[in-house]
Amino acid sequence: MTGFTLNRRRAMASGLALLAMPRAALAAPTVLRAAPVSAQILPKGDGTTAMLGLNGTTPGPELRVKQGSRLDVTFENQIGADSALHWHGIRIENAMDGVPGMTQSAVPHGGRFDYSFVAPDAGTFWYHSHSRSWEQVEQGLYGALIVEEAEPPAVDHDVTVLLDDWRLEEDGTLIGGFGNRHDFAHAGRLGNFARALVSVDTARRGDRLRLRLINTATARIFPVILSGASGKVVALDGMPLPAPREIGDITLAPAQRMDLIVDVTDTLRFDFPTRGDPYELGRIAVEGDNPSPIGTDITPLPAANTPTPGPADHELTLTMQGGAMGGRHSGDDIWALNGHSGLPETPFARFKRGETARIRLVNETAFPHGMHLHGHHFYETSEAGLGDLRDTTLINRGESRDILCVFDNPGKWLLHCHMLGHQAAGMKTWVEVT
Ligand SMILES: [Cu+2]
Repeated sequence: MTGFTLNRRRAMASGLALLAMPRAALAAPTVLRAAPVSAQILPKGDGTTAMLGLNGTTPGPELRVKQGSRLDVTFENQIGADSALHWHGIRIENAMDGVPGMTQSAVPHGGRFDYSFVAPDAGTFWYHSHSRSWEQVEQGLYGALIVEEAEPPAVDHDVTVLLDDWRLEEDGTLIGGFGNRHDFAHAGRLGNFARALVSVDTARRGDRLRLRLINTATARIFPVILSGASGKVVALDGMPLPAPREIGDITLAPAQRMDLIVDVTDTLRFDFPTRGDPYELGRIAVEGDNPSPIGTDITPLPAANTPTPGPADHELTLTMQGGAMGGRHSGDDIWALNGHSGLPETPFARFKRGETARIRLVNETAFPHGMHLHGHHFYETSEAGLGDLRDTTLINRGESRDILCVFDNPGKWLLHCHMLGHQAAGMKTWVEVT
């Protein structure tokens, strides 16, 4: 696994001021204003980083809404370039999906766009720029979007943990070259400095926490070693698991999420494994003991109201091709899907609303890819049958996976790699549901 070259900062996470992660009350802000910001990404006392942010910070404010309620956000663009916001994982109405050129016009500098949508599923989501995303997400245009259950599980702290990396000079300057073709052809733009941005600093021994992990990196797959807590995984990509699961190995592809419910036993650490000592991404310090721990069994979150797949109406194959050390393909860019680079004129598939499709995702390349479908969740499948319900699935090099999806949301929806440089260099297509 790729390490980090700013290793002198290995011990950085303890005791440093976290990046500002302002939390919205249940009433989310009604305006998200994108503009340049200065961020303290390196430890306090080291240099600051010129980034893009929302309402003055990167990450932008955490939005919190109740399940089933409407989110109204006016996006104001002051970044000096076109932009738009995508609400990742929300089964949203198509016109609000935030994809310039497909669901809306790009919002020019000085312009605004009113997003208004209902959040149908309770869970952990996020929002990010979908305009030159490989550049704008890297520059900081993203934030958490939390949709709360009507009756959330009992915990002492509801904690958001954004996993990200940055490519920085020693003085904190964000290194440019976002469109670097060498990065695009390989694993994407990997940072040399990584952190878990944790929304609480301290907890008591015995506290029960809900941890909402979100990989907001543009390219890096995050394996995470969690220590100082015991508990269960309760949701993936915002969708509750039918039964809580042992934690085991934690791996998040870009854009993937994982919810855990854990009880604190010691200083809670998020580490990135390396060949040497683990690289500490972040921690929650322990201060005192909880005199009356919750201690009950960890039970499933309320099931989502998602459609159940029927027999497949369509059997399709989508083959990922290209990249460094990859085979030839007939596309005109670095990466291709079924021999085509970039968005084709006609969709990869057309579905009548409510049809079920089985799509075999075949990775013929030498790199892993995290494939994301907009507007829907789908089931990963295996020989054992239906697996996890996700919106982003990680397919390792040389592997393939069938997904099963009920296409019940009308509109034009992107299906693309969430290694954002791969998407920029051809690995994207779309489907249409009518
Ligand atoms: Cu990819």
